[in-house]
Amino acid sequence: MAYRLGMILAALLTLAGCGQGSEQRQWRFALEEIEGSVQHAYAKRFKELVEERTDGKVQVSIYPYGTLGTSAEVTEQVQSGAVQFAFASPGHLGAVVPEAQVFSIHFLFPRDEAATQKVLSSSPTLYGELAAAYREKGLALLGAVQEGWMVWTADRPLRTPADFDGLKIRTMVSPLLLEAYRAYGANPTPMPYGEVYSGLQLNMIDAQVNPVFAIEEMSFYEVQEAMTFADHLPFIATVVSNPAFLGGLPPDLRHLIDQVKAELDGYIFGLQQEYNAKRLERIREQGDIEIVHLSDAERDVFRERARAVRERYVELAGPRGRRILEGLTAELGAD
Ligand code: 6CS
Repeated sequence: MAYRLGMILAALLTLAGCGQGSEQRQWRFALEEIEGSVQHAYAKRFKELVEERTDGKVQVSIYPYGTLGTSAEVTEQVQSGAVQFAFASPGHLGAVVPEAQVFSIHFLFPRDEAATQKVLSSSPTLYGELAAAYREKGLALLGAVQEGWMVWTADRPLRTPADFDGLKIRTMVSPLLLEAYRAYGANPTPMPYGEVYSGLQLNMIDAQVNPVFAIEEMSFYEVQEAMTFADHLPFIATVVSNPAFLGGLPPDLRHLIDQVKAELDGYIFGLQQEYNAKRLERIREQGDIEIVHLSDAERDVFRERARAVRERYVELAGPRGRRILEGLTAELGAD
């Protein structure tokens, strides 16, 4: 028995690239999205760059959504060290790291995606105070990636809070997201990503919210009547790793990860814009879904309703959360 356990442990250490004197390393990168997604494009480029620059000494295996479990399960695998890298959307991770819900605050981020990108790449607040909150939960915060504006899909256009009245809108599981949609009068219903299509099809939910590329690749548009663009929130996912794994790496590999992350920031920013634009075209061509963009006056009504939710964020995330919100607000030049 002890022998078998020893064999398993040795195999796992070698797989993670921690074996004494082992030349070959195997890193696992788990996604919350399927093949063809923004996260998949990011991980594929990460794999290419890492394998190329280590002359193949490090091999990266990519695990798309569904192969290792839900977002919550993937996060646990990073915490335990079974997986070395993963995407962790604050919409899910906020249930574990309340401070991460700053990424779920509506109308905080400017409409200029490039301005947000600059802050996400090098924010002292995010890589200082927020990273400390991640660390306390056994996660290393490596990066934050924009994946496009969140778009509401429903059985009707959602132009006013009255349109949200009692609407069963599926959200990710972070408590602040529920607060955000309750503020509009909706009846938010959290559920895992993989259950959204059938939830809509079986009328267990009436609506959902996601960036365009996801609405297309997950076929949500097939079972919805309207898409409403309010530009209320960009979808931002964080890239996480295991602190002990990172701490145990030789300096050259640790440096390589930072270098690759910096290069990927620019790469994925352009690519997500392309993905979202192309797939909106595909949705237009394939379906008869109504596409609505809110006017500034219509947005202002939602912005007003959303304001009080910032206080809820501070209640949920505490004094550090307040500092993160204030720091990020200043860095974004937001009000
Ligand atoms: O809605 C969700 O749960 C998911 N949406 C996207 C676009 N990425 C990951 C996340 O889990």
